[in-house]
Amino acid sequence: MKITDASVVVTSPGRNFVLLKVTTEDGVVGWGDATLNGRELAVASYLRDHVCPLLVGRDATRITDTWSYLYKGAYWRRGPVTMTAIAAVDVALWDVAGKLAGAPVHRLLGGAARDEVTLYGHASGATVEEALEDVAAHLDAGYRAVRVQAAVPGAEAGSYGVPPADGRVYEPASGERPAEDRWDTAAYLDFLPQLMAAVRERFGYGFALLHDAHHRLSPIEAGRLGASLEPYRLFWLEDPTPAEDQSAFRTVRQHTTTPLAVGEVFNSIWDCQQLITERLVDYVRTSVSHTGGITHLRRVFSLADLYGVRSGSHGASDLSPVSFAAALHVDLAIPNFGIQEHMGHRDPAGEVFRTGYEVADGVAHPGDAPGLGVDVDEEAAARYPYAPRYLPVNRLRDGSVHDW
Ligand code: GCO
Ligand code: MG
Repeated sequence: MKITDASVVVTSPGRNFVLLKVTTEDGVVGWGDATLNGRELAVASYLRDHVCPLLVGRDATRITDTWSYLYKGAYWRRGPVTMTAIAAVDVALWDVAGKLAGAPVHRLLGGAARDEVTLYGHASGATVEEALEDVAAHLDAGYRAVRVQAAVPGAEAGSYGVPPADGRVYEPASGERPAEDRWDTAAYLDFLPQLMAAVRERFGYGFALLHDAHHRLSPIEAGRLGASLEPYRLFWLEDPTPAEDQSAFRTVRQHTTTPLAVGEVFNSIWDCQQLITERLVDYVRTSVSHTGGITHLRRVFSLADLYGVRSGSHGASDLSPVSFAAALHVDLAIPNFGIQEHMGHRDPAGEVFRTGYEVADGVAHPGDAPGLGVDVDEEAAARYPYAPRYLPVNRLRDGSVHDW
């Protein structure tokens, strides 16, 4: 089944997305997500200028061969741009494979290992009370797992995951140039146990409570925070310390039993190999769109399964509905599923993406349409031109650049 065309669609229905469209000789179309928040055009060029010409003429059904051809054939391996581009091709080819077989992708992956995919939603607030109100809204909506973030008193501007005080919807990639945040780790370490205590005091322990430290702590600070949160029994503490320093998690593990989740910035199995094989994390957060697609993500989760580590894939709104659909197919089929992040996508994204997955009452299902079950309206996509948007740069009070 020859590929006759491969093209890139860059669109911005509410936020920037980069998509890959693969067309076969009999007109079957597959879609992949090539969005890399803040560096979108780098992936669009990698695909347009270096990959798409090589795809034309290849057999669309040879997914593994194409993955190796693009990974080993590039010589320059790994990295977020390369692996996001490969992911887009891989997901598009799995979409084609499902359509050719008349089967949903999860069936090609071995079929459903569960009836539904458990989601966690994002509750946040500029104050503790606002955050508690948002937790209540998520519990009322049926979520059984909620991530909670709130502005840190004394470091409001640099707090991660919190909507602006003016009530605008939270969108980290908002500036034509990176916003410059100010951060205060000491204030954060004192505040967070108070926030988690308030959540448990108001709502009890009957749901999974998550928090994202977003890479900002040193290993010993992360150990201290994890220990201080133990009375509140978190489902996970995410990205407690920059994840590229895998051995640093030995220090964190020595100081706390709070479960750890890492991986949204990873793009290959080698990025998390030590974390998994030394059991330094409890959940691996690698995403289908930044970690080489379904083909490679399955390898990551298979390795994780050997060591009792479960999945917890990244699912923020800068991963498009194509990516969220692909994630749900993988989530449904793997044996060691943990939980799936769900932020959702605001309109006008719904004009561009027609999705077949179901989301309700804190759970999801990818549906049984052939392939991924997502279609892209290219005319609608053309109505929303790309505009540069950058994630913030974080600085400490003394002005030195810190982790955002
Ligand atoms: C999460 C992530 C996001 C990222 C964003 C970067 O847990 O969902 O930390 O908030 O910051 O996806 O583009
Ligand atoms: Mg995160």
